Amino acid sequence: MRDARDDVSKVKAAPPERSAPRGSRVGTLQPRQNAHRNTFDLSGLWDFQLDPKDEGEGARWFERLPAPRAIAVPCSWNELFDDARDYVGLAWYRTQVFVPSSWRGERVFLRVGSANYACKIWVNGELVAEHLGGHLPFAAEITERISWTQPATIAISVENKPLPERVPAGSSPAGGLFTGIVGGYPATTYDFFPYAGLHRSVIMFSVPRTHIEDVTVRTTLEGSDGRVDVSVLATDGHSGAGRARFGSIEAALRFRDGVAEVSLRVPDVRPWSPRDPHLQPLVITLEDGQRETDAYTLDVGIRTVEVRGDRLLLNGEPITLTGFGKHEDFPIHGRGFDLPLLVRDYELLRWVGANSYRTSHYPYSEEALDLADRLGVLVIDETPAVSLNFADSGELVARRLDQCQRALDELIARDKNHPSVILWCVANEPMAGGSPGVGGAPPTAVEEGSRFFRVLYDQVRARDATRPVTLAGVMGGPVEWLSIFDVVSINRYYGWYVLGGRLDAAQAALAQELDSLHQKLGKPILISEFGTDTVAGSHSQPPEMWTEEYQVEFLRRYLDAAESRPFVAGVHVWNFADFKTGQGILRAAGLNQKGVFTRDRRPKMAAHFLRSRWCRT
Ligand code: GCB
Repeated sequence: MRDARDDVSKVKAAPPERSAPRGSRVGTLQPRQNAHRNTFDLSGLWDFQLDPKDEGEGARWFERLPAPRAIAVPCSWNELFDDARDYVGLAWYRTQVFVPSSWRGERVFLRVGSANYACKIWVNGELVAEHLGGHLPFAAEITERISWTQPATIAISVENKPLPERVPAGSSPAGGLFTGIVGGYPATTYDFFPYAGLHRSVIMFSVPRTHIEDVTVRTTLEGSDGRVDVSVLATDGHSGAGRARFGSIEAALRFRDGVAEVSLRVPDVRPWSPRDPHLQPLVITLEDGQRETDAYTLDVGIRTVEVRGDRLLLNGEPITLTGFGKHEDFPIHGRGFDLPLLVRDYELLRWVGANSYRTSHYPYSEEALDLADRLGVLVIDETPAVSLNFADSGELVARRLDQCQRALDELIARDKNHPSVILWCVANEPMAGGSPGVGGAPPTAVEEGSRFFRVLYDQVRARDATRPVTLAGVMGGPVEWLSIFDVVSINRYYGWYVLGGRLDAAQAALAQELDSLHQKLGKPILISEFGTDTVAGSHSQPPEMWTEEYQVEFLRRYLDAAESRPFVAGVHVWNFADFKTGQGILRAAGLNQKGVFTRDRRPKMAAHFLRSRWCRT
């Protein structure tokens, strides 16, 4: 047997990975097209080449790929080419594009929506950006790299090695829940396929020399009034004037050192909620004398979220979440952005009566949140920190903490203004040892985890004190970790991984645990995962595991247990749809089949059952 310590010592020798400096706001705001700004979506066919020998940088592949084939951007590379499905290593993307000549005199940026995992960008042969971590956008200014008479050559390298110091860790010396047995190949620490590539659009955009770099909106309700606190950051220490317009309300902005703040009072407010997802545009402008020099528009929904005692409140009223954990996953596209699928998924959420979902196990696209705002869907926004293992070395844990902190900063910067985002989730199923509930965890692991999560909790509250924070806990995981957070989220599989086939006993075990957690912690509890693998079209009476009847009966027990307990703030079924995993003996056909819809979105019996329960009101 290989000694796990070998891996740790290798990690120690490796230099820390580099990424953009923390705190950089470049590209935080979603690019917009308006009178002062332009966007140019570079989606389409790009040149592509795998680089298994890691020779591309030395051989200047950022200028020309020696043997390219065409690839779709955005898309995961895995299901496009047979030799790329399980490929691990470096891959190159390249395209050439004319920057519109009307953009001369403006500042030009290149923004990648999501590249999984480590990414570098070259423009006309110069390295302009590096970024670590999939799922979150990053940008680089390329103004000085552009030749206005020649097309710009854009090259992007993406590397997906399953390194233990990354988040999520591709591998863990201490092992873990999904190592080996569940998702055997490719080996991961998590239960979903390790898709890789340019997953979201690459966008070129222009902004005026002095421009709005960031906008932060906080909303509150005061009696029948609403309040919108707006903070604007402009570039170059701008100290001129600007304006904030929200419906008929207008206020002057006075910038000092690039920052202006204003508080807008909205009489007779129409709060944003799932029943009435009322949005109104907030228009921020910069001015130079009488001239408007930049503008940025943001749809704002006024609402509050808070935890009071053991209740989760939206606009001061208790709310019960109904919905799912999801994945960004579809045949061929993999994790690549798929707008029709997004629209369809929201239609199915509405049909089934769900009011919410969790972005398990990583941040979803910005368009997903835009639609949630418009449709009144509540979102638990999760970081990529799935399956952290505190039995790994202190050094590995420290490096993962750094990645988690970066991802949290980037996530909050990107999503802070969405009314649909009601909770931040800092991690899914961290573990104190190799297998949850089984001994063998180093005695310090729980304590180390507590310190780690306290840091993340404090970081979220410092960036955004307007939303509660949670962590989705594994069965048998330490209660100490759950107790740090405002909402206690628990993933539970009584009746599946334990007490399989014994639904009465499963329901009793769930009820007992819910009551004891409530007694201990006195906080709202969300059952953030529960589900059974179910082969569509497989039936039995009495219900047996893997059949559609069993899935329905299992869900019925959980819903009953939750509904009789007012401190249960919601139920999120695992999963909305079947999704691709690695190959292994617990994942028939390389799929996790706990979806209530199939991977191509056909309803199983469970979807009809949930609809009958959730559409009653
Ligand atoms: C979990 C994980 C999720 C898995 C699920 C399962 O607890 O959070 O990623 O897919 O269980 O189906 O085993």
